Amino acid sequence: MKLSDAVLNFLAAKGVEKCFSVTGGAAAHIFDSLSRSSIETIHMHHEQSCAMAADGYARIAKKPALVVITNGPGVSNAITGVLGAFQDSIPMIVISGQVPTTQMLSNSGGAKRQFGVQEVETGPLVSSIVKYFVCIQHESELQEQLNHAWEFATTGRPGPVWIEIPLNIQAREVEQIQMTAILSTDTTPRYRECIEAINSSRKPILVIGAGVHTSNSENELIRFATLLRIPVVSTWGANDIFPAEHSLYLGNFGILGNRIPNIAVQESDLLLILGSRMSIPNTGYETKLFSPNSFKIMVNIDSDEMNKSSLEVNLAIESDLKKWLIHFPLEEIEKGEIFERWNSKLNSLSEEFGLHREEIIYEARKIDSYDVIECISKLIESDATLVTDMGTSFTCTMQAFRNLHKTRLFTSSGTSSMGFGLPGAIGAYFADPKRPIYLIAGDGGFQMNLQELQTVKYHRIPIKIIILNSDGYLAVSIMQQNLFEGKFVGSNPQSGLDSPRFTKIAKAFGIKSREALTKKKLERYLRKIRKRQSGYLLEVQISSKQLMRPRSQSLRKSDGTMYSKGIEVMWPFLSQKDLDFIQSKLG
Ligand SMILES: Cc1ncc(C[n+]2csc(CCOP(=O)(O)OP(=O)(O)O)c2C)c(N)n1
Ligand SMILES: [Mg+2]
Repeated sequence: MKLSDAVLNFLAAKGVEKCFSVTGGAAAHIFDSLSRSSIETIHMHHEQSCAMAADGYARIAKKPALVVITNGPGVSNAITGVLGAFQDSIPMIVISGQVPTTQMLSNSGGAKRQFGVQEVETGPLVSSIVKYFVCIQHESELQEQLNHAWEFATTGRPGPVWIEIPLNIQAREVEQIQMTAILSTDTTPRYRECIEAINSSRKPILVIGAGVHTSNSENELIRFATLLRIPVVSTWGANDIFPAEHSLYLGNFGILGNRIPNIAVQESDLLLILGSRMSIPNTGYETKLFSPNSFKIMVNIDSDEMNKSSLEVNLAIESDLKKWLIHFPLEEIEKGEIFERWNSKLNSLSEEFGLHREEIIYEARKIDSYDVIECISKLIESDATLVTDMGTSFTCTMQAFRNLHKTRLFTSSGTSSMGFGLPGAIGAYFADPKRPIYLIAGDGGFQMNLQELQTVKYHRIPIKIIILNSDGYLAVSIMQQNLFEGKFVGSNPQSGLDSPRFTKIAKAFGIKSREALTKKKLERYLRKIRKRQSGYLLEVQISSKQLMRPRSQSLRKSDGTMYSKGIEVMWPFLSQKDLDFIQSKLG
């Protein structure tokens, strides 16, 4: 059979069901094969969106999607989306076409920039953002390389792999590809040392990260925490594991987290870090000030993450999280009651120092973003998927969204690329069309991939899009206000940047839309659009004075250098009376 048919048969047999794609001549045979394949292709309007959609797809479907693109600009366009998947450990199979082998730069005899039509050398561009890159130069390599690539994408710490197939090779005759067995590796769980550390702790905190999703161990994790009675804090990638109401769940921690989760982490004597790489937004910029008195146990599939200069891990356990959780001897933990008391103290402080205490800004015809997120928390279905873009839509949602029982909440948090939201949500929709799908995006980020409104229209995707329009880059103007005395550059209309009305844009794409100018109206419209079977865009104006609060912010010394405090110090700063009260409770 034709080689491109064999490739798609192999992937279909592995369970791949969806492909996100922009067509092009260098991948002509692969597209021809896709037209016969059981893999459904969704044709999008930008290669970046294809990779981002495949990312969103994999987060919900828990398996990789395929991205098929052409060479040259198809490759360079896809890079940001693939980078996001690499940094967030999302499996993905990218196949790009290439000019015939005889016309490739490497066979030009000396040219350095380009030889074949529309050609760029893909390997050097993408090798550092994928787990595996291969250019299939001969049909005899196919079987081994495809099996290899699949294994790289889906085992260990997952991530994207990239297979380049030159046009002449795509059409070669090959036999059906045989699958080779994937061997699982053994790990040392070090339960004894963990149990000793847990049993001698008085203030343990369970830190959970996106690895809980990647390892498919959400249920095991909840059971583990519930039986151990250890309070839980989460990173952005794991804010949707526990329902907000769960008695052990304190919330999101980090520089834009919540006050009590941050204080809990800083006060703790034992951090049990499961499936998190402990990024700087979690430890704070001044990493030496992070949780100074705790013994740190980290369970991670990627040993490199446990040797970083930002965190001294006292007990590093390289393991698949699911396996580790399933076999953990829970009956050997002795401290249930002590942990319960620690948890109830933290819980009562959370009641007192939760987000509701923070000041809300009221301005005519504008809605505070925290009010928007509160409305969304109240009104969306419990089995909804909520995807965000960057800026306020990301940080405010992560801080304020109250997770329900089965809600999924995500964005491309490692790379944080503006424009992820819409294609990411489209991918999530194709992974499970039965889940209600919502997107929250800012005016800036949404403009970076709004061409995909046409994909929404074409496929009649019933996505509900909420645009927080700040008429500019609020995240940037807040930083400029804070560190540069309000000398704005390219962040608002006064400094060279503004935004259109999105209701008008939606109309151009044939998508129904409405603007909500008050919280009441927003609630009413949200209730109404829930039931709609087609896409809908709701535009909300948020104040350009909107602040992210609380947050631990960088400060500038008189000589211009920046510095930060520990993550427990959050602006607006608490009074001495409040701080004394917290200390007296936790002491
Ligand atoms: C591709 C990309 N370019 C630049 C940035 C830096 N950046 C982060 S947030 C932000 C502003 C986002 O504006 P908007 O989407 O309107 O959200 P807002 O902050 O206004 O709520 C910028 C420019 C980024 N994250 N991604
Ligand atoms: Mg904005």
